[in-house]
Amino acid sequence: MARIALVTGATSGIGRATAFALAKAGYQIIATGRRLERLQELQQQITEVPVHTLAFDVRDREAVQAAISSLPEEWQGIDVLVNNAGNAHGLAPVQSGNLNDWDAMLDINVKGLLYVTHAVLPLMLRRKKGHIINIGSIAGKEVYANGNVYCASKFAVDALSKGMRIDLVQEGIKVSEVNPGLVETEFSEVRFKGDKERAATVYKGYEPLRAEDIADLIAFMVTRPAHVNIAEVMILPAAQASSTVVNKQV
Ligand code: NDP
Ligand code: 8X3
Repeated sequence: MARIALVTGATSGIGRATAFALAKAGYQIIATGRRLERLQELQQQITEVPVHTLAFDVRDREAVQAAISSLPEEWQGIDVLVNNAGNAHGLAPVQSGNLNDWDAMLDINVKGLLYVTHAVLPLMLRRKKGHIINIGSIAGKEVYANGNVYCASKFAVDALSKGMRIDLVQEGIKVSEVNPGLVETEFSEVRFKGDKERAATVYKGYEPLRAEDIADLIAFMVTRPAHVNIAEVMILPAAQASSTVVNKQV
């Protein structure tokens, strides 16, 4: 019986690496994101298992439901859902915050995660099994200066992960949360609105995590025996001790 994993935000960074890692672990992949051409590229690059692509914006609840409802019968037995799609938008004190940035972070990181979960859950509930991995952050554990709304969105992911684990335990569905520290992806480019130079400074002077480090962890978590749930993990670069303490050699 084929095992199937749906990964949101598979067009870049952690989600893309997770699609590769889970394919290597034998999962057929449902890869999602907004950028269709990147999904198609990924589909061609993953050769060991079939890949199904779904392009949608997680903010659009009708589009989310339509995408999941469009899955052919043979793709509906989703074993693993990786709720990864998300980003930070801006880094500013609350008194000069941008409302569009605030909407984006809460709509994508919190409501988008909920919409995808709501659409996928019935497919898990009818089989009484499944594993949901939510990508939180160290920012969901510690608030840092100017991180206000991004941190709030990740604190929400932390609360939702705990709540989902409690609600779904009776249904045979595992819920886990992965909380990374600094990972070099397109994250900072998005946060700083395409300013690559500023984004690069975030990862200078130490060795940040790579997307593959998080993907390896997720592959490990979902391949534990049925009776084991690794409920929550924080994963940091060796040079990082907290949100704000990083041993930079610059
Ligand atoms: P990237 O910017 O590299 O990837 C973000 C992914 O999210 C992309 O695939 C993007 O796809 C998808 N996405 C963004 N907005 C939407 C949307 N509206 N609808 C659908 N998909 C969307 O960043 P990361 O890989 O670093 O981030 C992945 C997750 O990891 C996020 O939840 C982030 O908060 C979290 N994280 C990141 C850390 C880091 O340091 N990088 C640390 C801790 C947590 P597309 O644009 O094609 O839609
Ligand atoms: C991403 C890590 O510290 O940039 O969630 O917020 S951080």
